[in-house]
Amino acid sequence: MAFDIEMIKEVYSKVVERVDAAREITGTPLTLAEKILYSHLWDGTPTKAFRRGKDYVDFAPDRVACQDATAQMALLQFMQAGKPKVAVPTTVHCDHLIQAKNGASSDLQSALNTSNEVFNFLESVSNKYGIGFWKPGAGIIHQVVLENYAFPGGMMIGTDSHTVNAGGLGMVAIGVGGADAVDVMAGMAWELKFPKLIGVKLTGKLSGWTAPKDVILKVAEILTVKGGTGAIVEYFGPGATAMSCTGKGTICNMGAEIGATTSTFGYDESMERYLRATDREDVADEANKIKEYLTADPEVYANPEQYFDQVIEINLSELGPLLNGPFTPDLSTEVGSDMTKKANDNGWPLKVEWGLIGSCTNSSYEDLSRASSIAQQALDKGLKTKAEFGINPGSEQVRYTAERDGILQVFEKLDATIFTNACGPCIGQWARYEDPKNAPKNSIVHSFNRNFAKRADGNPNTHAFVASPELVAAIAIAGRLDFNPLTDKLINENGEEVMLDEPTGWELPPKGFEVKENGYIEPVKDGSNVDVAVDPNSDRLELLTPFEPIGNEIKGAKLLIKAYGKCTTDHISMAGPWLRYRGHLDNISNNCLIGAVNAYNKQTNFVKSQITGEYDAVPATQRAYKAAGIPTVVVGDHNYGEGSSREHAAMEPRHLGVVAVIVKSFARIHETNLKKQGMLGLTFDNEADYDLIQEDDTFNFLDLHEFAPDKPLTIEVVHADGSKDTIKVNHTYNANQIEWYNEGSALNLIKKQNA
Ligand code: MIC
Ligand code: SF4
Repeated sequence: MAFDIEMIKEVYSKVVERVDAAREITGTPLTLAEKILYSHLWDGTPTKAFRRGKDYVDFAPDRVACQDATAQMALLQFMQAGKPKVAVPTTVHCDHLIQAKNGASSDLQSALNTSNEVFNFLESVSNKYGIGFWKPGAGIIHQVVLENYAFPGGMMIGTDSHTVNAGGLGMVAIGVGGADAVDVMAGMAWELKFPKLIGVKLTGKLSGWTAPKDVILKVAEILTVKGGTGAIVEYFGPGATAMSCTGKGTICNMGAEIGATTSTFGYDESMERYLRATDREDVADEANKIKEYLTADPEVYANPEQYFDQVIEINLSELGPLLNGPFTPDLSTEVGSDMTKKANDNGWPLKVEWGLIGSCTNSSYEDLSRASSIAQQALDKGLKTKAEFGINPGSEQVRYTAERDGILQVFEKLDATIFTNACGPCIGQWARYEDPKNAPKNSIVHSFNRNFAKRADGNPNTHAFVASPELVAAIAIAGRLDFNPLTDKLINENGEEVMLDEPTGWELPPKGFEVKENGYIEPVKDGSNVDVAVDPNSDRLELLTPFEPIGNEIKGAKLLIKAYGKCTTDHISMAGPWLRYRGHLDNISNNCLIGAVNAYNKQTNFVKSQITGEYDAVPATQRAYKAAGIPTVVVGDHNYGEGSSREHAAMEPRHLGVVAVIVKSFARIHETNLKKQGMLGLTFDNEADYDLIQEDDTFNFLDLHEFAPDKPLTIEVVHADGSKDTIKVNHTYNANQIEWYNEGSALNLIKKQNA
């Protein structure tokens, strides 16, 4: 298997020396995040201290992971880099392109029928370049990574924002765009601004209905969707060590929802147990030898305020089960009467139609076993389930083991649909409706991480609420959003009042994990003869044409759209049905910004063309500008590009001729993606300038020929009546990133350097 104990031994042999050197140089005890960062410097042993939130630093991650929907673009770019093999262990996982409709076996077969071309492409590129390949049905990337590749003290990047899940096993694991992955696969340094550090101290102990999921739902409420931007969140304290490793994974997973660069936990016995249970005795033994290097120095946890930029304390004994949503993952409500009130005030349907359990966030053995303990009670107590159940196991290993142990059968007795071990409903790959756009208003609960509008089923009227798997099970049985399992009674089929008992479960399978066919394909040793074919007539795959540099003369640029309110990557480049074009830049560009709300008419996909004065769809309008040779600008609000790592959200506007995106603030991965693709990602110096921008505006960049680090740019905004505003915009480009801009893209620069 592509798992390499020798690689881990080598990493550990450097950790000790490098961490000691870092402690010397910084002159202070170190957090775990700092230890991992300082032991993965591209330049080797640390020779200087870095300023958090300021210095760009070159890192050497140990691994790369890609999923099918982003790997296509990542590998199309890698193929251009001119390398015979990937430089670090890399895996590709097929999980996003599988629709959830009738259940695992028939759904998997239809995915193979419809996306075979893409799977074959990914498999042959993987084989050629020495990449481990996980077939469709093998599982969701982050669960498979946790089970097979994550290791305490390691550093990895992945082309998916929830790569951060591996923090549950004490890694610094970071979600990136495909172009970043190309750097590492091509054997180059990977650059990141040295993060700030947020410490979360967990006191008390989880019990009863409260689960690890509630910890992160609470943190999301405290920090909001942008509160973690530019920071690594480090969890510690007695509440942390008492929690399972997969529970830690859940918490780290949803760190993506607060914008955090990543989250992590110090190495402890729960991690050791998990490593041993997943057939990695050797990793546990190695980790035990350098234990104190795989967690923060004791001074840090004793006096966190002194070492972290921000500290949050949560007493787990006082935390109750939460439901976050709808439409944003940071809107928290306690179960019960608070929900009744909020739902009534806001018109959220109280009736719940579906309870979905699974996704990369919550599909461990522990999650399924705890949720099934609730489902079993419905059977035992004669309760009729009010909502439908859908289950997505996280990996074939979890599915096989849960089936062996009778866990899945409990759900099946409640008529649950067991979907493929894949993303499915979590990413709009849920064939719930014939016509989602005109589907009725309804509520669903799920144990996933994101709940943006249309995310699960394409229906803008689906109100999705995020909760722990056990609470999802209880609410699905009760069929009411405001059901409080701690206090509320249900009426069973005999007309009797019954209550649900607290969930119970197993952290790890008592009889051990088991799997027949895990779905892994090892690449051949020498891939030089492997042929990678891309059909020039394909509508799914298209070889890339390098971008032309935009240049330093931007005059007469028109406003394409001023986006109003939340503009996530789902708004910029929708998933669901559009996932089929992830390997074809021109085709997928037809979804460019179609979900963004136009600030002037509050409609989606309906913007004014300054060429014709007419209103039309965003892609069509932009294609007309491109044909006329007119550059354009996109304007947005706070946390623009929140959510996914998909670089399509940057490549599409770039491909269609947008030159700059000017916003109040960016989500980290999206900002980097814009830079990588050689375009301008800028922020208003004065946020109120957002309001100055009008529908018919023209933009002249006045000093772009002086584009330099730490130097704001000036833009003249000319309004339709001829009046002008001159505004200042900031940027975070360093000298190297300005080179990317000058060359047209980061990839163009790699090619030039390799030539
Ligand atoms: C998601 O959860 O939004 C995704 C789909 O996994 C994305 C990646 C993608 O868009 O392919 C992510 O989180 O990065
Ligand atoms: Fe898949 Fe959903 Fe996890 Fe993204 S968040 S990797 S779509 S399961």
